[in-house]
Amino acid sequence: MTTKLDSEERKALLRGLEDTGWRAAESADALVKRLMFKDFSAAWGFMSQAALCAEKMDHHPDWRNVYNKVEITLSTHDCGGVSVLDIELARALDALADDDC
Ligand code: HBI
Repeated sequence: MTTKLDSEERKALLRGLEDTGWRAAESADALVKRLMFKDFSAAWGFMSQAALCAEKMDHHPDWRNVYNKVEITLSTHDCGGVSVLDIELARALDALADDDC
């Protein structure tokens, strides 16, 4: 069972991700990020790569896509909050995204 990060751990680990747009969600124990791409194809291309990465990690995002926008929420269902798996997936998604925001 993956353990939930406590607030201090989450704050420390989030610090390295805030530069690329990740934030603590306001209404849940989760990480959120909004990405803007040049068009739908670019957004979908990112999501295709991200999906394969998530599958390889066996850790999956909660996300929505509207045209060139992708909004991602990361949390770990097993522990009901943010775990190191969410931090690792956020870093992996950043490595894939050459989004414009
Ligand atoms: N993805 N975000 C997230 N959280 C989980 O707990 C999770 C997952 N993907 C697969 C997964 N857990 C498996 O370990 C099974 O629990 C489905």
